[in-house]
Amino acid sequence: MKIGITCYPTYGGSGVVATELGMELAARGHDVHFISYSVPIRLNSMNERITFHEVEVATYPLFDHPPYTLALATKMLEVAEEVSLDLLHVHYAIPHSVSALLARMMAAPRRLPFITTLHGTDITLVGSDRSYLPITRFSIEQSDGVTAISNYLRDRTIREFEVRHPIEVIPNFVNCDLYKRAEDPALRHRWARNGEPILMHLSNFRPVKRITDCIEIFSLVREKMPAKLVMIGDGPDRGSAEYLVRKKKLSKDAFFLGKQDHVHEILGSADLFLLPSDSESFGLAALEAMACEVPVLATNVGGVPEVVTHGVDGYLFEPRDVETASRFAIEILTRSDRGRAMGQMARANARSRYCSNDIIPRYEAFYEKILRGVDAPALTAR
Ligand code: GMT
Repeated sequence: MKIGITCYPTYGGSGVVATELGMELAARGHDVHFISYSVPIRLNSMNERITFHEVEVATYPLFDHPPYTLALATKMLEVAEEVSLDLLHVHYAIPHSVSALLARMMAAPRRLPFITTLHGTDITLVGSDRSYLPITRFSIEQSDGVTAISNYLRDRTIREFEVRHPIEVIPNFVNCDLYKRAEDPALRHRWARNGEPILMHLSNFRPVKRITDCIEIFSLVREKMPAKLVMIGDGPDRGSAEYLVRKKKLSKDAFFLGKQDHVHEILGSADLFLLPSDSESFGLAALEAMACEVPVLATNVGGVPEVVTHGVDGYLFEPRDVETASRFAIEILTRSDRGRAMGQMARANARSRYCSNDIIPRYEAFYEKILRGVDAPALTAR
């Protein structure tokens, strides 16, 4: 198949999923065309089956806000015509599904179906804002196929948006061959010279991630035992988290790495992964940690309980309850095996439910279903 993929190319779960999906599809023999304003962050394996098409947004003194949505729609059409795309697959509804809808209309009578994958904040925060809700609902309903990355997100979309379009759940996935336990002695030594346990967090440091709670939890752990904290990523709340570290005099114990491309090489050195988000439709970073045999301490929100099983491969706590979270952390890290058995259970669970080898064929089957459906008379009237 020839598949056009659009996503946010910046640091964030939806862009990561879209990019990994594109690379996996290319490895399975499909031609993948990424269409976005810059090269997606994790797009690190260019080959003859992967092409990147840059959307250039022409500006003009009249435009306070250059119309990216329109430039994207135009580029989608151009690529579709140039390489005969079979379909467009957009990640994150706003504004990508609107652009895809325009591209499909402009392409007519040639068929250009599009699939929208919902990731989370496109529904829970941005999409439910009154200024975007009607167009988000419209573009979802106009999609030829819609997928959501968890049962939670599907149910919430149906409930809050009252969409009548069927939504198929295809969960996020991890490449279990790439993401596996690989403790790097040099890295561990750099952060934990005396063999202290390492707590780790990875995100885009947006307010929803509550990264200052990572610092609060870590601080409570440090009152009881030696430990180190490694924070991967960057974003608006990095400054407040670093300030809190200094205020709590933890600067020698906490390391901020900034954005990292090869997180699979780092996660495998952690003893515990922290995800204290206020809301999370799936929690891809938690899954990546689990694949690396790292137990997870996460909030009991959204789709997280579909990924982390309380008491089995990690613990769940209520958002902002840093005391309970710190007690769970200490319980795991003071075990005689420092949580290794729990970590092995985490990998086993990640493998059995969320390996890319099992999930990518579900996307392929979905594409085929949509391509068949597009020929159906009911849809030709569109
Ligand atoms: O979490 C973010 O702020 C980024 C956001 C995104 O779309 O880039 O993440 C969402 O999609 C991820 C990939 O499907 C999910 O793992 C995250 O749970 C989801 N984030 C939220 O729901 C807050």
